[in-house]
Amino acid sequence: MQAQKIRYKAVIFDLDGVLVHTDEYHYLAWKQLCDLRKIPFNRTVNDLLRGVSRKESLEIILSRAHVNLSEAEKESFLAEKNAVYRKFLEQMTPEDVGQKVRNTLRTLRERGKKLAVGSSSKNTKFILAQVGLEKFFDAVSDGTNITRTKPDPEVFLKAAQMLGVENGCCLVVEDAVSGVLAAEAAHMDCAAMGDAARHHRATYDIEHLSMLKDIVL
Ligand code: B16
Ligand code: MG
Repeated sequence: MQAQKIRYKAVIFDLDGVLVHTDEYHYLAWKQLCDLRKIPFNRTVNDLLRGVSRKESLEIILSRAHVNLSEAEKESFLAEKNAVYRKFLEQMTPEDVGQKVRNTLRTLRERGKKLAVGSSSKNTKFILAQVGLEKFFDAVSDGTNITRTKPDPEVFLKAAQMLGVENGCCLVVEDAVSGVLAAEAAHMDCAAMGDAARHHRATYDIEHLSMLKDIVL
């Protein structure tokens, strides 16, 4: 997509895989639980889960493996997965966020930009507290305030609303294809990194968050 000359007023950051490396913990937790149940799961399947809610992630895993579970079995699978994932999160500290990430957030704030998190995770606030990033954000829109998961634009539309910024003046930063599509549906530009950057649907491809300093002026 062609980059437009927009003076962004706000940046909405995805969490897992963008601000923190919790995407790896999601993978390890799903892998552990799938191995226990002898359900095939690998990194290719894991990439399909980026930005997708916990419940829908399980549906994707089961349908790829052609496995049927009862509602009760699904509920206990989801609870166990979250418990394993939370064990990883409990060990996180401010050291888990690089200095370059903090410097970028600080620079954007100094430039007068509003910053928000737009994540499908219900663990967002816990993670932000663990790594000491809360103070950088004016708003948090996450899995606890949405009814539809990415690629639906709801999480980003709510973030823009919380910030009081028009959708067209927000830039989304994403690592998931589902998130890039959600930004597009919200009529917001998107900077893609990691897995999402390989799909060439975003306004910008960035290798590191610090590249935002040249985009958000
Ligand atoms: P939780 P994001 C998403 O976060 C993850 O990418 C996705 O893998 C996960 O299933 C989803 O959050 C729900 O997370 O189980 O913590 O509620 O990338 O939108 O920040
Ligand atoms: Mg993500």
